[in-house]
Amino acid sequence: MATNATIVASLDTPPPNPGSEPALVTRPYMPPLDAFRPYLEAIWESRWLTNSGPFHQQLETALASYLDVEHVALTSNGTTALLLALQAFGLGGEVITTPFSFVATAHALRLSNLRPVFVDIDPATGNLDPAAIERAISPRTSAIMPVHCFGHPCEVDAIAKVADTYGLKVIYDAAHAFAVRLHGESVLRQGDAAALSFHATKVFNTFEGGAVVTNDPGIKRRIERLRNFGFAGELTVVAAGMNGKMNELQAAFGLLQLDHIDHAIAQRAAISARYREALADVEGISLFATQPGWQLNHSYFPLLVQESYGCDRDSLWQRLQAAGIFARRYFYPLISDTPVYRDLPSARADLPVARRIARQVLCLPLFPDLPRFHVERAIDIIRSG
Ligand code: T4K
Repeated sequence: MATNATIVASLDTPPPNPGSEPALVTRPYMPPLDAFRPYLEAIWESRWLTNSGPFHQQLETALASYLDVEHVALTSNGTTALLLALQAFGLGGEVITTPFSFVATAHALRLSNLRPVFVDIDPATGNLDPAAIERAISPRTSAIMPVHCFGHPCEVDAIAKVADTYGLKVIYDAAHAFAVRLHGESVLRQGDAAALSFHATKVFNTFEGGAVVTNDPGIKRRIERLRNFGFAGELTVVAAGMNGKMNELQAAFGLLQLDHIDHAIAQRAAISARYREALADVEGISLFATQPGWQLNHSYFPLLVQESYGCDRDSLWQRLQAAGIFARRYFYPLISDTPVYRDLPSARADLPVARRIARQVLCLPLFPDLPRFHVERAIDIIRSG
């Protein structure tokens, strides 16, 4: 395996015209094309394209082992993973969730006829504040949907305690949390289920794709039926299921990705470490501190632009863009401020931390083969104030 030093050296050399290639916030990791050919040949040979084919089954087994979890049910994308998990538990009423996430988190609730109840987040992590969750519980609350935002582990013990006390389900939106561990254990083991995204922009990708992770074999079985129209046998339909299946091309690509994932995460870690080292002392820029016991996947590099910085977040975002550095304002606006949700009572409530962080946050480019000169240029611009 390459060390951080060799990774950094291999990314140091700029192409002939460094200004010509923009630095996008992310790029998917692409394994060598030739290595994909045998998978394609096997698919052509078997003509098995979808509906739980051999690569699909292999990927479920391989991911359960790699992620160190009990059961993995693959899905067509992360949003269907959320929808299927919600349907599998037959939830109704209200679900407490975060306004500081990608819109898919709340959309999955709305599309499942559940009412999202937004509560505030913890400034140290960007994740749901367990005390705020407890204050928002009502007789209509059936579940909590926390997000491990940017792959930062949630306060899983405090959330479990609240859920146990009030008899609530916990379904984690773990779209950012592939391979993330807390005190040595996979965060995907937490709660009743966790939904992963394998979208092109994620640490581990299958073009589009996702999975539900659960410790409960009954839930895994239910999801297998729900993702295949509710079929429980050739002629037996037991639920109004959807088509939420991953196909063989995606699954094969996932198997190939798994061979490279440790290297890809190590490359991300090296870039993340360089940003952190160079930006830690910039007046007005703050970083999320890595907490004891966190083992991250470095999916994002978020920073917060405080009032004491030389300009506001949007001006910095524009300055970076003018230099070809396409940082992104993940997650702004808050989900609760979009026209879809802003009329909900919880969206009109005070969400001071989430509002401030959404105003200040900027995610810098971060992906395995991001050229080092882009990293240094982003650092120089940010340091120049
Ligand atoms: N929950 C959470 C917390 C999530 O973050 C997401 C998805 C979900 C649930 C739902 O999971 P999925 O159903 O998507 O599996 C992107 C992604 O589309 C979305 O998957 C992701 N979160 C979200 C955070 O980011 P956009 O609109 O910002 O993507 P886009 O197209 O602007 O791409 C960002 C950058 O990535 C581009 O500048 C270039 C690069 N890129 C993108 C694609 C699609 C590539 O280099 N190649 C590509 O194929 O939403």
